[in-house]
Amino acid sequence: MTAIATYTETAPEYADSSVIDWVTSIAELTEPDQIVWCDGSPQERQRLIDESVAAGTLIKLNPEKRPNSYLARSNPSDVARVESRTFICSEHEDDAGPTNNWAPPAEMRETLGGLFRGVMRGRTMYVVPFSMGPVGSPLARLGVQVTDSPYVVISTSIMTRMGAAALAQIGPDTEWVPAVHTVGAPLAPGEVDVAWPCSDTKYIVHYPETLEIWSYDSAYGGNAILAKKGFALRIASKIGEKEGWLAAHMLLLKVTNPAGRSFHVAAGFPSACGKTNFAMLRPSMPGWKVETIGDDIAWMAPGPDGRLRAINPEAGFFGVAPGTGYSTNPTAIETIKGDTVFTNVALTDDGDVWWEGLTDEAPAHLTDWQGRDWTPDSDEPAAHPNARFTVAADLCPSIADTWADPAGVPIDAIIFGGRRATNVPLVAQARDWEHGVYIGATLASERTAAAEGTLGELRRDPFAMLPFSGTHMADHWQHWLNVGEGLGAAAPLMFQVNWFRRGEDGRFLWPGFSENSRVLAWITERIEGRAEAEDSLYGLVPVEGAIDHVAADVSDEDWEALYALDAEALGAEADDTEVFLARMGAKVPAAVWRQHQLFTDGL
Ligand code: SAT
Ligand code: MN
Repeated sequence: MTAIATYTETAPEYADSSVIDWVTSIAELTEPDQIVWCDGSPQERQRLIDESVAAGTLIKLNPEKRPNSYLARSNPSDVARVESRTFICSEHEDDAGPTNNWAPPAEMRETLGGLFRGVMRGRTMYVVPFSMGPVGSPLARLGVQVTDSPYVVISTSIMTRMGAAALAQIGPDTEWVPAVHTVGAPLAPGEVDVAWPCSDTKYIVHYPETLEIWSYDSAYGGNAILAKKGFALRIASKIGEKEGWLAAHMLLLKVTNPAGRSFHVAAGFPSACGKTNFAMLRPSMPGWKVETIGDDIAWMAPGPDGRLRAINPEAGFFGVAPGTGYSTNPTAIETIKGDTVFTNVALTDDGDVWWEGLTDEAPAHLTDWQGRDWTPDSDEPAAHPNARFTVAADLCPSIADTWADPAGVPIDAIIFGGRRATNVPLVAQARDWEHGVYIGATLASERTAAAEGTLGELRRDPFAMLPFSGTHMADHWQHWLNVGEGLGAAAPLMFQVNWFRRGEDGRFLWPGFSENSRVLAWITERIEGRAEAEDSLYGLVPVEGAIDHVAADVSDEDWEALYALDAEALGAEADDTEVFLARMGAKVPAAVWRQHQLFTDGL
């Protein structure tokens, strides 16, 4: 065992004693060979990268094709978030609610205490301080993660403001979130490491009262970059509830109309439903401009001017690669032309990356995400469906110059959406904030590859937060109602969109992608009070002619089908919603039930 003195003597002199004491206690538990305090410098990142290349964790891509870029291949069992192994350990089960796995904190601490004892033997423990949001912003929050995975340090250095500047923000009275991560694979003396070490039982554990996160056995982004889903959504939803702000699984964008007026929009879609594509939209409509602020998480707080102001707490994009190509998201393709870490994509014979959807035609030969030979005749995809790119946000050509404004941007509209083959129209405006909360609360989507489970099956994903709420889901809804009430007339308008509706023949009825700008334009015209709408079951929908569907190459029949209401299917959906709301229990706000009644009355 390493002497405790060597744990502390490497700490930078500006490290607060609260951080040093905590790091020491975790080191005593996990017994790493050494501790490295990360400063976030480019030299440090390069050193970690070089070590990871030597260890086989990263493969250097051909610098002529993809400069400063690397490929990681995970263990085939470690490719996505594991919701079944993600826990919210609040003191009372009722504070975690029916959508979360709960375990008594004392019991979980005992389990993890056993698993973490000596778990970093033979490894280096990295101390990774980070700021979520621009360093020093009143909306930013601080955290410190320790991890024995250099891959996780590299990822965190892209996804957050990581290093010395963040650590220097922590003083004796600063609230900060401690996060402990291990791959769960101690090394015996002389034991040779594998490229992607892990164990066999994952734990991603949150203690909302003490704001702690503990993660064991997975190095996959959503399970291991604890600043992201663990802190910026699960723990932050708890902090936000106490402090009166919203942690949302939402992209942020700025849209400017041909007259030069700008609007800011937050949009919540479940994982892998196109948030990155929407955030980087290239409008098909001349004169319109969309700029990116964030692609996954928004923190939104009532500002000094009474309006809801939002920051992107992250500093990078952890985007789904498959399906991302020049035809679907050219901006993302330009963003990742260099300085990118790819995970579980395929490798081309000339040292570049490839995935399904990058180009129309697959190369004749590839090495697949598991390192096996692959040809277009192979039965399995070359890239894992949840393969990812990790890249700094400021490399994005569409990034807004206000994306890191410490004051945040004022939000004009909030959009909810999912993948829905049926029922939900292309776009509808909520009648008011309460109706918007009902739309968010009852949001549903077909299952995607970002989580384990069967693809295609419909699941409720309230506020796109099903796997990300650190609180009882119904408390989350009440909190949104409260924040809306506080905002009053200054509250953003709310909308629901569905790019994924299909015709009876299974075809998508709406082309999506750049044509979604037409929907966005209508939303801004609603904000300006210019576009006309008519009431329908789902809320206010565009009147005939308000959106130029013909210019989007959508026939009149398809346009009508995008808004068609099928009584039987809607009745079944209302019944399903009722079962879902009942499952959320006695805490469901009366306002949500009232809105449900209005929906069923309208059938
Ligand atoms: O896998 S992550 O949680 O990091 C991304 C996502 O599912 O939204
Ligand atoms: Mn996400």
